[in-house]
Amino acid sequence: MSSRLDHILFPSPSNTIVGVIGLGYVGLPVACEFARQGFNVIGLDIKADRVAKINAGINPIEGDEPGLQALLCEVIVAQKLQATTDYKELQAAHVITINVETPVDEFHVPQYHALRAAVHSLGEVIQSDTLVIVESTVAPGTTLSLVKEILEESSNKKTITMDAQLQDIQMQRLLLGMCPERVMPGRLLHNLRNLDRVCGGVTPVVAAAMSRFYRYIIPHADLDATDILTAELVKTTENAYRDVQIAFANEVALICEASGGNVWKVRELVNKSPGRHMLLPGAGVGGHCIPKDPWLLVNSVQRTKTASFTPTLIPAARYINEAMPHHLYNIILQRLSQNNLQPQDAKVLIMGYSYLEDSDDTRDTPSQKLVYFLNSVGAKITVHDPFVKPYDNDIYDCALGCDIAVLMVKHTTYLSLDLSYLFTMMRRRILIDGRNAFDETILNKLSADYYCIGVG
Ligand code: SAJ
Repeated sequence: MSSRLDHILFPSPSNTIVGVIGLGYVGLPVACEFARQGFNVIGLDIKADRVAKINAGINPIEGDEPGLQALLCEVIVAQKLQATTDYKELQAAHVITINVETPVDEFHVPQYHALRAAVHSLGEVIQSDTLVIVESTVAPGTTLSLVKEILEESSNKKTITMDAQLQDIQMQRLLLGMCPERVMPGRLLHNLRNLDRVCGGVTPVVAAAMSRFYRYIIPHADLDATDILTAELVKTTENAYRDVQIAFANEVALICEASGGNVWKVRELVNKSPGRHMLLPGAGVGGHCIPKDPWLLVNSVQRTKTASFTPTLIPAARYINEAMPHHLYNIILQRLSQNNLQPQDAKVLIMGYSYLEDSDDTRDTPSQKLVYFLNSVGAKITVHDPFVKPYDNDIYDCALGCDIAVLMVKHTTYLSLDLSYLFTMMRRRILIDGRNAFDETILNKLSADYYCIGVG
């Protein structure tokens, strides 16, 4: 067995050189964690400014990521991590992870430009007996089609398909794996170190080697060896599952509004029934994962020419969640009309612009959609968010002269708002509560015109 194969199948910090392609909020923590364990890590990113910051020990990831800045400094000073824009510097690496973005377009079609470019550039420099692990979330079937084909074509080497080929001393071979990430903004290092991972290998021996490799940075969680397709299906399914659960809660909220019920009371009592865990209805579903991954899962079927099955539940859930900001928009128009206000004469305060409570992450935020709708009818809009610049102004100043306040994100700071004072700043006392953040009895005492999602 070649020594390179040894360094892959039985990885160790002294023998195995690690490459990480894509030094974003997933790739950089991975690179730092392997470097912290003593591996020599070569991090590659196409953004020269990001590479320069990393080599200077400056964390380029926005937002509060506990421990990441200190860890980056530690591994740069120890010279265990070096960042580069030059793919040739990856040539020495034995194990290379790919952590590039894999967005979907407005038609929900995966956009693999970054993935194609990364795999092609890697293929041009890659040595035989190298393990390539896709960590990016892709539509099931993508690693063994798009990634494998581009890698083989650009490297003029073949990916093994059975363990016996590991003994072939003539073969110019590559090893392929898929290990989806489960990180979350604000908890990147915590999740990376503590959550179970699925290690999908092109063969069982490769999957086992991946488990040994990741064990260095994930000391206690489960590292479940499986095949590549299963790993891709698990990742996209776990997020599609969450999206469907949220959509169910949102549809029950809409039913309650229409029928005069209270979804929050219904949810509380439903969840007393064994095995029920109804999630929270809300103003919409944002972020970098949940809105995208269901479409990647659905795409895995659409891509196969012989597909005789068309998913319906998962797309329907997406449409329900996508429509929640528009539902709030209709409620706003309704309340303005009941107060004899034309939208173009109204001033609206949007409370919360990030996609998640107590976060500064605004990716795919439902608030952006609501702002777009209100702009389209000429409403004047003031946005407030304590975590998102430039909206982190004084909330009471933002409320000055507003006719209606709309809570889109349940930031903790909003729960202690002086609503009485807020209303004295406003022209009218209309409050739209998209996350059930406030107590209706208090709003009634303040003679507010109060709407809460899911309450008819
Ligand atoms: N949301 C609801 N109702 C809920 C839960 C969430 O409306 O009951 C909304 C949130 O407001 C947000 C969106 O959905 O706009 C997503 O929220 P999330 O709690 O799912 O947070 P994410 O997007 O950061 O999801 C990540 C995912 N992690 C990865 O993809 C690695 C997801 O798989 C995790 O389940 C989730 O974190 C988590 O549980 O923390």
